[in-house]
Amino acid sequence: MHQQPFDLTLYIVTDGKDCLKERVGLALQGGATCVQYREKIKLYEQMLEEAAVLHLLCKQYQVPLFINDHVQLAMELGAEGIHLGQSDIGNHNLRSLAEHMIVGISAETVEQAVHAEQAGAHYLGVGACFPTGSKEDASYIELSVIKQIRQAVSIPIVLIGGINEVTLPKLQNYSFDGIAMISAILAAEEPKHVTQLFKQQIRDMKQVH
Ligand code: TZP
Ligand code: MG
Repeated sequence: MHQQPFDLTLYIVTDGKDCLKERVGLALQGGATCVQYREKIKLYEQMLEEAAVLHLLCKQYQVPLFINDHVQLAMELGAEGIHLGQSDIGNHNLRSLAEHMIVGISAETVEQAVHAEQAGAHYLGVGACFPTGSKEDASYIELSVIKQIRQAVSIPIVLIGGINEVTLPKLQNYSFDGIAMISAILAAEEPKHVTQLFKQQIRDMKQVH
């Protein structure tokens, strides 16, 4: 494994809407520590163009860019990381992928978390923690699963799903390495300002554990 150390504290996931560069740029100004390009509809060339713009932007802030789902896109771009689902584990040689980039895998159960770690994942995305309007087919975890996963694996954990100023404090008693957000930051009126506030809050929460 040869990746640079990565900081998952405040992990922005893109929303497929307009003015992405501007909004992600503001989140980076506010201190976002990583960005995931997540796009479910666009054609490959469109994604490549959009992700390349974000990659340049992220490089200015020395923040890793993760690509959701599209291994080929991540490779072509030279992205720092890839984020995949459970069903992707069998379709890729994660170990060889993990030699080239940071590999994140989503997990909703302890079994899935252990499976992802054993397959070579560098970190886990765990959720959805709370009701979210950003993912139609989201399935929800019991928050107690966070503790079980924490005990079962040694790779870092990023919590995702419906995390905003109201729900973030509910994660106070849980140990995690980072928080991933779409709407709380990218749909905010002042993405830079809210990123600054969330980052401080998340840092404080991480210190307790
Ligand atoms: N995976 C699980 S929930 C979710 C994803 C991509 C959506 C998170 O979006 P939001 O707006 O932060 O709830
Ligand atoms: Mg996926």
